[in-house]
Amino acid sequence: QLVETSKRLAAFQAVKDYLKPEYTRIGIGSGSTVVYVVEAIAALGPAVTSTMAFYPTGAQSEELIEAAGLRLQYISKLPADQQLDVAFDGADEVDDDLNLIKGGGACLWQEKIVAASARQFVCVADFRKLSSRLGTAWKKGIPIEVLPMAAPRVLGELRRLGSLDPCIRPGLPGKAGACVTDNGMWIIDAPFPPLLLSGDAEAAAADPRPVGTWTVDELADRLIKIPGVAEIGLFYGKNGLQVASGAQKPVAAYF
Ligand code: DER
Repeated sequence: QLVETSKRLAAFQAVKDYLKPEYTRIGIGSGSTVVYVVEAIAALGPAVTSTMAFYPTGAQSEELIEAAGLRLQYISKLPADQQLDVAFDGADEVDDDLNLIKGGGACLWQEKIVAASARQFVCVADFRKLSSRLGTAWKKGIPIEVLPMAAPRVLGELRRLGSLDPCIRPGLPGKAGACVTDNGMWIIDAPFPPLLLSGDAEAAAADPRPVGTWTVDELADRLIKIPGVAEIGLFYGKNGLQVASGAQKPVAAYF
């Protein structure tokens, strides 16, 4: 119960602090915490929300928006020269630099597209996700969305990068075979030793570094280049700058 209370309090505070009545385009993430974000937005009433459009990050997010009676719009309809005013989403783990592990709900690819399309990206997570280095609280590994036919080759490359027993995420009970994402892809969960921050100069300077030890940026740059990888569940910004046209790294996190 404490976890749900933490999620709800964080969600209501994040909406209070970051959803301005004049906003018209809002990104909505996936998972169980974002349910409370939608509840907090719907609680503002149609006087506020009727002028807003809400952009989903997958099937569950779409259902949340519709069930709350909020207006649904799609990122595929957002002109390339425009951005969302704000996007709210959960995370599996948040480090001291607000880098995130995301993908516990297998929605990371569309989540990253929506986060990067937003002027501001706000992370909402319960206290269990708060961690000093990624990989210390979330032990299941970095979720990586892959083309199924490339999965065996990607597993091999991850082991060469020092991942400890990467595996293809199985489907839920009642679904024989692998978990299939909203995009028809598979997820590989790749555990690594705790990821260093770019500021961890001393640990990063260790020579040789313990196997599999990387900074967030170093590992992200390697993972995304593996042939067959569609997207990775690391949300980070190069030196805190906004990546591409938007910010994958949140401007704030609420626990
Ligand atoms: O898949 C994701 O990245 C989701 O945001 C997810 O990790 C957060 O899930 P939770 O809010 O149910 O913990």
